[in-house]
Amino acid sequence: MPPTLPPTGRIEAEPDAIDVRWLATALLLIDMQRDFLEPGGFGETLGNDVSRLQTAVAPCAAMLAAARAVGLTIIHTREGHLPDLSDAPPAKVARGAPQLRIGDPGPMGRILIRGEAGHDIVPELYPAAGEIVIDKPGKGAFYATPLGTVLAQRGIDTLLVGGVTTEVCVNTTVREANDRGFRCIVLADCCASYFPQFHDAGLQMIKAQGGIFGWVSSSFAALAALAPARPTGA
Ligand code: TIU
Repeated sequence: MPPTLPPTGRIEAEPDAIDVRWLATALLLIDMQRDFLEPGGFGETLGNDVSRLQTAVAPCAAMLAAARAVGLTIIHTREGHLPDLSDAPPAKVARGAPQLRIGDPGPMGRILIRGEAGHDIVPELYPAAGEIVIDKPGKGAFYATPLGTVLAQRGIDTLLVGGVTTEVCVNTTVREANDRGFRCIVLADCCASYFPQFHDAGLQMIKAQGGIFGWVSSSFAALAALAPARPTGA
């Protein structure tokens, strides 16, 4: 981060505006993978209309560009499993009646398996060199991953959160983070769900009761707060 940057900013959010120290803040983009956003992946095998998740891509891209411009810590996560499925609970693999199960061959490779095309992040949000990528076997990004250690090493206390889906991996991760003492600011337009009503309810659950799990804001508010910190022309 350039030394001329103001060390702090204020992000308009619900239930209240929140002050952040940029050096202690990370952008966390959750599971923006082809398996969830593109036809032929895990999301579609579960019977979902994957086009519903597209709304989150442009706002996430805007946040990514701004975070890169000011040198904010950037973390991407990917849900998926080892090729031998040794980290996939049978209860997860067997769940529901999908057209294809985790590990089955699909049009983007084996469903939700690390290293396959479908497991990768969508091209618009592809991680740049030096950005942290956390592979996770569960819905929460802390379970069975080094995320907690990575955040502690960097002195991060606040997460700007986007990704998919709002009520599944975003909510699970926010709850995990909240219990670990992190402040989560969920950027509503950077998140999406296959179910609009679950997107809305998932956000309401976070900000209710005085922000029981965190704050809800938007890419616009976060970008406005970052603006004074952005180098000219960025
Ligand atoms: N199915 C669904 O809504 N989500 C997931 O399975 N994983 C994530 O949210 N990443």
